[in-house]
Amino acid sequence: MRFSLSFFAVSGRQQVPCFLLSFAALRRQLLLCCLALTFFGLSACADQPVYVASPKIAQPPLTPTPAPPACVGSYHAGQLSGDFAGYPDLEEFVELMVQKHGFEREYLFGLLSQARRKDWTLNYYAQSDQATKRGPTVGGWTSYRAKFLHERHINAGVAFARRHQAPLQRAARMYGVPQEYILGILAVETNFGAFVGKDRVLDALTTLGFDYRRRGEYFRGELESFLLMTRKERMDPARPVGSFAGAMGLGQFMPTSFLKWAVDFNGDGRKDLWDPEDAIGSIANYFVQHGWQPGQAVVTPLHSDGRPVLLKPGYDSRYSLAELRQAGLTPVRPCSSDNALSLLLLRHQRADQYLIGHPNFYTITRYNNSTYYAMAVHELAVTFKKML
Ligand SMILES: [Ca+2]
Repeated sequence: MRFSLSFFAVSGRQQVPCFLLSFAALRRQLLLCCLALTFFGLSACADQPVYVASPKIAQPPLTPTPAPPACVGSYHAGQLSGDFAGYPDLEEFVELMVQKHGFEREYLFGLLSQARRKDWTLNYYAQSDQATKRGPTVGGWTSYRAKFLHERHINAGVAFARRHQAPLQRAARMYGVPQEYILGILAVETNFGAFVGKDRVLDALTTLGFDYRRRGEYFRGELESFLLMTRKERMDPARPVGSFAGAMGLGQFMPTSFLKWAVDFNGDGRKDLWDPEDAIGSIANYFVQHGWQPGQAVVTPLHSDGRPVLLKPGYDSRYSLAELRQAGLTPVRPCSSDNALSLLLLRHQRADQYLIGHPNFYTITRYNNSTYYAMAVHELAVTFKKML
């Protein structure tokens, strides 16, 4: 900030008995006094009141708000047509994008008229919601684990780690996230890029945003972020493909996560989630921003004394070590009790297994709100660590 000190207004009250002076003499005396004070420096006024004009703050020149970057793709329509024609919520969404982010109304009408409703996705979510209501079933962890702790994922992980050793080690150094956990995420999400999805993100997010009532608000937010992302990265929004839920690239970032946590890790000036190096850095950054603590435990197995466990488990449950002990659950090795601990339940085919989830376990669930998901990432990480 610059200040303009253009002048000082100094007024020194001279200690002269005024009644002895004529007005002209008084004026002359005052003038001489001020000149003397100015000449000898302001320090002479140390015991006198000094009035300094408020500094003028230099105002930056008025510049118009920069126009938003142009959108890619020659889409243009006067109204919505296609699968989402006549959706008032979608028209409202277009208006929001126009008012809030400066998009052209006709561009969005043209683009969204191309979006296709994915009925398969809606049916999948309806079934998934029913399964979630039923809770974890016996053997649920056994079958979930078998899908990911698989030779195919493990071999692909070792090969990927050899190909991308330098960025994995750089990410571990910069972010404090061990490379085996970055590999664990890449394994579960896309098997190292083998399955990055084939649904157009535009179709997925428009379908879920406007036809999936339970989480429509969330997906409308993701569609908003997706349109901002493609405009910023100079991409045609009708082109990117990803999962049926709109997740993109090797690490399956949702658009809002892209805007907040993706990084350009290979330094080419672009954040590209389909690039292995950018995906590695972005996952590590995501972990750090969600509380990963280097060198701290992820889980500690619990030994049960055989009594039925009455505590409610879950990655977001919070218990003290004393509460777990009272419930008949004891850590199999010493562990920190500084933080609130999660009680995790894995339902094997033959028995239930309880573990403590430490804050680093909770960090993994920020990637996907699921105990089984985070546990698969952790077990893969343990396996990769032994093999690398
Ligand atoms: Ca890049």
